[in-house]
Amino acid sequence: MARYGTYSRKTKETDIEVEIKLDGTGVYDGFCGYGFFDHMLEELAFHGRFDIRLRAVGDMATGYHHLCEDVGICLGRAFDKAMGSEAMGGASAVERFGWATVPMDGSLARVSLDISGRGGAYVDASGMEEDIEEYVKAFARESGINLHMEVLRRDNAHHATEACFKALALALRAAIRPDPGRSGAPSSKGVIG
Ligand SMILES: [Mn+2]
Repeated sequence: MARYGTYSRKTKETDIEVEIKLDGTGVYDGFCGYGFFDHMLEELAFHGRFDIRLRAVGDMATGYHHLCEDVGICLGRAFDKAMGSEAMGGASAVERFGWATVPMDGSLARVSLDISGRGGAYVDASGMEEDIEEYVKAFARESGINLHMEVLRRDNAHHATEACFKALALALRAAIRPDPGRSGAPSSKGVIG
């Protein structure tokens, strides 16, 4: 069964519609009006091999903060829906943990994550814009993923941030991989969360 999730949310600040297919081909079909953020989401889709469709209109007069945070909320909830309860406790468990260290020229980033049901981001990413960091935090919180993201070395902000998103993509892809050797929740407690 295809792992697919969708979420839409409209507030006085943003109007967002997102779809994610976890076992896709890596296509980002999106436009949010903040070019660098679109570039990062494209990296996330491509290297995670997710198909992501995003339509986002936001209040830009105040900067990109509302847009980035709200895209994170929506994508996080869509991701959680795509995983479904089956993956976290049913017959088709997933690996649950994922990690990746990814270079981009003179920058090096590391992401370690646990789809634990207790979402939260611990970000130590020198060079990452605050608005983009808000996206990471909202995505982690709403998807129920415990996410550690670090920039280990930085040559410039663009490379450092891009390395973070590539590392996030690879770590997610590893963590959501089905684990056919396990039945039931991938937790010694017997449940995730
Ligand atoms: Mn780039």
